[in-house]
Amino acid sequence: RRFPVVIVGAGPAGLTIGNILRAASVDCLVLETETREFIERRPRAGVLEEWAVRGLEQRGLAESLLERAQLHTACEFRFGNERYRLDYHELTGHHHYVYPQPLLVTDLVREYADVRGGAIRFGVRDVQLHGLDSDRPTVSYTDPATGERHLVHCDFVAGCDGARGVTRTVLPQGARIARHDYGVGWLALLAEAPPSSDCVVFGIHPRGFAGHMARSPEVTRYYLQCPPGDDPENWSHDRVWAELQERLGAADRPPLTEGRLIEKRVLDMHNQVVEPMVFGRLFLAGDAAHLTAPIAAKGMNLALHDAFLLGDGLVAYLTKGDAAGLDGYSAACLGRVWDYQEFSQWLSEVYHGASSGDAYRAGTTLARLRRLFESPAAAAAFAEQYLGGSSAS
Ligand code: RFL
Repeated sequence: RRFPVVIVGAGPAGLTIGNILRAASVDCLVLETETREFIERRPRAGVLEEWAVRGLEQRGLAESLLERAQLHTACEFRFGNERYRLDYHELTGHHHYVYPQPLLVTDLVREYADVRGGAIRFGVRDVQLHGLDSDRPTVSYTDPATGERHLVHCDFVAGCDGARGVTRTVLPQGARIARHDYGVGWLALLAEAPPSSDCVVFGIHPRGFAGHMARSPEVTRYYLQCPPGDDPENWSHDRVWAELQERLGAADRPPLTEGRLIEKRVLDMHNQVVEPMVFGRLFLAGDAAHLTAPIAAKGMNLALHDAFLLGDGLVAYLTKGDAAGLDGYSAACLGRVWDYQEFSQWLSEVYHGASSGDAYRAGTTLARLRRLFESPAAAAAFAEQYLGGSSAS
């Protein structure tokens, strides 16, 4: 069978591109290794920037999100047992949306497959890409039900299969992969407990960073800095809550509301950027092109930014022969990618400097923090980057 576009991976990037193509009546096939139930439940991100929500809305993809997402207007840094609140809405007029990634993925799959009639195969195995440097690439995969091998002819392949997918493995020699290792681990936790603050809380502590992020009225995401490669089994329920209480404590606040831990994984914090994002007929989007540790909650936003540009570029080319969007795709994405990388690096030092064991780094970290609360210009600059750059306006 033949499809103009094959999309590898049904995450936020792949499904958004599929929806944009289907809205323009361009045929495409999405190939996904996991089941539909699995991707609709996989807990991950939750913070969406305003421009990203607007982009989804313009493409008819934000109806449930706009009904159900929470609006966040401030974040709070805690250190030295004190609280410092940064009201970014007051500074800029803009806010964040909190909408768990599994809900967004569920909305996008439903719209793509059930409403817009897009083709999608779940649970596929052994996806392989061929002839990417020709005008007629092909993608092959094994059907999980029959064990049969299928070959699909196409014009373009959208590589949206995340940081550990197959598209990463077929990059030519000339691909540059820039990597930054933060040298720390984060224990990523989901607790069956209501949020203990109305906003995101960052705990800067000599024992290590801790984070609190609301996901829903019943579930809260927490992070605890830990050694890279640490075993989640080293973190018992009691140890987790004792560390969270300590690192996120503030003299004028009651202890955090505790609850059962329903996810406990260690993330080795590193970022990667693949340049360029286009190789022949393969266009990378989202984590497949740039893995971004959850330091500044940017990964899903970057995935959507790529998806809007690639979806629109493919539609312009395939329906009108206009190649401008595809030609400029990589450069247009990488501008925002590098901007967010730089902010993540800056913020990482704020989070991790105090516990680095290096008195010099601890001193400069605290100077950075103090500046945010003493200088309105520094606070405004932080707010702009935290919300997604000047394009948030
Ligand atoms: P995804 O979501 O990883 O989707 C890729 C899809 O491809 C499938 N796949 C394949 N399919 C076919 N063939 C293959 N060979 C395949 N290999 C893999 C996978 O099963 C999957 O369904 O990538 P996408 O679309 O680029 O989206 C990126 C986002 O998922 C990611 O950036 C965010 O989750 C990152 N992230 C956060 N981003 C934010 O913007 N805000 C946050 O608050 C935030 N928190 C987080 C995060 C990521 C986390 N983890 C665990 C990685 C918190 C965590 C804990």
